[in-house]
Amino acid sequence: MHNILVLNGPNLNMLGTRQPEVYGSTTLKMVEDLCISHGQSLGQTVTHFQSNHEGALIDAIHAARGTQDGIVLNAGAYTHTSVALMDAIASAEVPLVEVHLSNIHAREPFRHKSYIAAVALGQICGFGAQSYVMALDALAAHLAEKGAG
Ligand code: CA2
Repeated sequence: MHNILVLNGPNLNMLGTRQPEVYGSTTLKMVEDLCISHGQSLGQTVTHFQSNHEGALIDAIHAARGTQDGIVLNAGAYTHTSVALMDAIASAEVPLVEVHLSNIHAREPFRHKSYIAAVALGQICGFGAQSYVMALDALAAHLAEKGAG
């Protein structure tokens, strides 16, 4: 059994209420429920946290050190700006998969840069809520490989 933290950043609490053409009609609650049920099928205990505040996200990453086996992070717009989040991830030493609902590389140039990517196992973007499912699969494979080694 692995403990996985699904962490969502600013404005993602608005999912499903506005801009469905960009982010779809799935609500954050639906994403959380999907992660919990898919996690169960992989033997993962999924905990979810969302904040609109950079410091609260950093605190959650710090708290994950030694308590969580992996993190799925959608840092929202902080992805493109936050050296502080990048440093927190590097210091926590918890394997992390970066996710996005939209394909950030097909959008405005300012969304192409991710500070998270440099400290993540990998990045999954463009598949809506399925991006989170793929990230849980990726963490399961990574943790199984690590455990086997
Ligand atoms: O595609 C993603 O998952 C993003 O992380 C979403 C962020 C955006 O700044 C990133 O570039 C890509 C924005 C989240 C805002 O979500 C909303 C959802 C519905 C209504 C308003 C905002």
